[in-house]
Amino acid sequence: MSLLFDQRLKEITQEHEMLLGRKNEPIKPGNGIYMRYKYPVLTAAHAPLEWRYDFDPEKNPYLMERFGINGTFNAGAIKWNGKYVMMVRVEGNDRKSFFAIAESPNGIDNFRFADYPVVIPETEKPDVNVYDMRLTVHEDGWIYGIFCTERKDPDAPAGDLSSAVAAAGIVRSKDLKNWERLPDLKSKSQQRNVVLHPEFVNGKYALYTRPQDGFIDAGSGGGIGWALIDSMENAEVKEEKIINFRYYHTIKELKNGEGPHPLKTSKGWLHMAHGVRGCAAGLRYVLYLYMTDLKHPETIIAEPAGYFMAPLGSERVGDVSNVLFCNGWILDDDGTVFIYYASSDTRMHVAVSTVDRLLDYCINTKSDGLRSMTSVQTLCALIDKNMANKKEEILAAKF
Ligand code: M1P
Repeated sequence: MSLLFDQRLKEITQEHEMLLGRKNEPIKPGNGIYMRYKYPVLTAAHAPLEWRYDFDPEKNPYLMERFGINGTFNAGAIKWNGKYVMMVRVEGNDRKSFFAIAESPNGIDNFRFADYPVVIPETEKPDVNVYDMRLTVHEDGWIYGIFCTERKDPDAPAGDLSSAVAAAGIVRSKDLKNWERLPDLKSKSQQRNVVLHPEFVNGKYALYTRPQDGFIDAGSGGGIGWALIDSMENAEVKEEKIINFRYYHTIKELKNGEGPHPLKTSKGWLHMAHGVRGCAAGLRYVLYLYMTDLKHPETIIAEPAGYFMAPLGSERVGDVSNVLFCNGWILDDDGTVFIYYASSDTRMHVAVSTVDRLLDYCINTKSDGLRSMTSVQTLCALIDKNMANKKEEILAAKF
């Protein structure tokens, strides 16, 4: 072993261990709804060294990276055997995404990748790119993973090497190790952001969908859809209705999509979604919450105006800047909610809240009145209330 190889090995190993073992800290005081944490929980630099380097000094005397990792983002999440587990979208320098599992003992730091990435079997039509898996422990006993499978558009004109077709790929497992590939979801339109509801509804599997005209444009697909399907082994959307619409001049006027599967609470199903609008800087992706009825998960009962989280500070910059995306959260037995969100298609973060806080936020935040005047009315009502309380306090202090 050369001195150079030796020295680099020591440096990269020490640096990697320091990063993986770093304690995370809440950024206080927060907004009362959730607490962001200081450090991203997973970055490209968290990828195991064995994935990136050839440690044979004969074959790699300069100890150079042989497989570059570009980003670790858009992770599904699940609590499994007492551990906080993410099914991470890992993207190589070659722009291909794949899935890998990372787990932590406490959900906020010390996330470590498993030794090997997850091997997702292909169908007879090989996927070109796979990403954004949503995990659902379904009451049928399986853990399902629904992800986007992307292939080149067979109808693209010669020379067009960008047009693609998006569909929902489906896998299932009982142990998060061995994955059975099921046929892709059949649907009249392209689909991305398809999510499996954890319970049967009227004896059927229920899917949140996102019908879209093209690979990028949601177009006439009016928002987040809902479809009941007979089986997961031969999943087909025969009928689909839009349950969470897009609106002019809102955070979701261009596109929206369901995040992870909704959480069941005493007051209704709690949903996380992303909304997209266009601006001079490009597309802006933010996260929002809404609630649906316990017995009718397709019926909206609350939706606060505006975003729940938007890219902040360094989160705004990355491979695809100005993006927050969330497809994984974990509800603990004590009511704590770990929100795993990705910033700018680059890295993973955690924000922590509780079911009570998130319900309070959804129920007590006014919905979008869709006009500047309605926003001003909401604001003035709040100020009036605070002023009245202040007057009462002053009067109480005087007399
Ligand atoms: O680049 C931002 C996001 O774009 C897509 O999301 P949507 O289909 O809602 O536009 C996805 O490719 C997602 O992975 C990505 O983070």
